[in-house]
Amino acid sequence: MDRTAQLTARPAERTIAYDPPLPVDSPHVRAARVLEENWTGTSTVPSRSLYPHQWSWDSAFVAIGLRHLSPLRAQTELETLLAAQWADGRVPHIVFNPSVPLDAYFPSPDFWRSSTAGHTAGAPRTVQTSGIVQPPVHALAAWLVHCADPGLSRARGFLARTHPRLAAWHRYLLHRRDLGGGGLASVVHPWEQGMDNSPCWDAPLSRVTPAPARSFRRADLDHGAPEDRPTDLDYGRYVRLAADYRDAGYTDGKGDFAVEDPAFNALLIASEHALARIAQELGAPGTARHARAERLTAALVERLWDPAAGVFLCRDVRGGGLIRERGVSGLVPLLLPELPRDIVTALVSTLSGPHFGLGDTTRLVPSYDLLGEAFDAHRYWRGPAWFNTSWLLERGLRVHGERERAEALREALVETADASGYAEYVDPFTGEACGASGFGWTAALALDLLREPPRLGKAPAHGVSGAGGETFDRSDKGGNRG
Ligand code: 9WN
Repeated sequence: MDRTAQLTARPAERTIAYDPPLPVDSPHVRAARVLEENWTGTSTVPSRSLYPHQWSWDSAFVAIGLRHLSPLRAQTELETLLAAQWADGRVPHIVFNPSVPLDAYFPSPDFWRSSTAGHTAGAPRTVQTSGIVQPPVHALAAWLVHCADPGLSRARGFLARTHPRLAAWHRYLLHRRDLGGGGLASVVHPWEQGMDNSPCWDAPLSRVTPAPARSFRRADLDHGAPEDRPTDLDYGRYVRLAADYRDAGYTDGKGDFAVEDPAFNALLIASEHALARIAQELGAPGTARHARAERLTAALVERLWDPAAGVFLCRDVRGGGLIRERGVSGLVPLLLPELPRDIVTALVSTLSGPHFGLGDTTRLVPSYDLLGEAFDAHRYWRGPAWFNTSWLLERGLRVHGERERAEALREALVETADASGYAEYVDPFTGEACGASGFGWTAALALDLLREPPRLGKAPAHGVSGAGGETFDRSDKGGNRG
């Protein structure tokens, strides 16, 4: 069997269902329905309308929620993504579905030309992908997915097959992307960090000559509220950066944009710890990886922590120096258990103080400083609250013993996700739904935080049945959320 087939092989799914049936209008059922509707057979689209392909970090978050419904699907989600890994180790940010029309999303496969322009870097021949990456949440997701049903995972060799790919992915980031020379990974495009239009990118992006607006056709403006999306000028710069990278054969280290981002690196560190656990589960020592994660944490603090700002900042590797904007990315390192206590205290106070207002003026974490000049409650990554970042911070608060704050954030996340129709993002003050509805990671992460699992038993006739007639396996083993 070739590697791709091995990664996507699916034995019969063990099914457990709900007894008594869940009320049709329960949040569990509505969230499960979103995941069901977005499931393509091998992976989950973030949104049927706006994002009709597989996205890298979306899939990791989706797998974290999907593990409660079907550990097998959660494994498959990650396996499908990893099957599109490049030989140099990079995991592409989009894996294109060949049955979706080219004009449904821009930039489409004919822009990235992965199998030709990415040939030297080892792009796969059988599947079309983008050539950039997204935050490395995957090892963390793989470990959590394994924990949801270790028996199934071992029977399928899930960790044994994914571990080499995850290790190669981290090697790529640590060796090819240490563009600042200080041990941290750099992103070479705002899309790589995942918070595309954050004001943190304004300064480094301003040096990029935009591609002319007439040279491309955006598909995103056909959905949702165009006035909340990035401007044509922003898009011109995104296109220029991606095209230059492509035209250089996706070789690293040459481009005009290189930024060390706190969330990207914190997720790499969390995933290094997860890889250590995966190695231990496979019978290998994890000590070296834990030690590396600790060294990376020290580098993160040394290079990106700003005590005066009370948050981690981005470092502009090309322009030299810290970017003085407070984004939610700068709070995400709270996720790391080994963070020095004084930094934890400062982060919690910034999170709940006037810049982010959590528990005061906001119930979910805004994507950008409420007091920042560029703040806009509805504009893409320039103020609204996203569910994945709040999920990460809920986890961070819990890790550091901030139980009450974590609980309030958990409740807000679950309630707002459901009330907003599982929106892509929301107004941080009012919770008003913005962007796409029926968004994959919103549903998945709300499911993860719905602590009281329904009793297991017979399947209800509604909502949670699989497309092929199978019923979701809700193997919440209780207390394996981390
Ligand atoms: C570009 C899919 C992705 C998310 C990103 C989010 C948005 C894409 C876009 O959607 O980015 O990758 O077209 O704006 O910013 O975090 O992964 O949900």
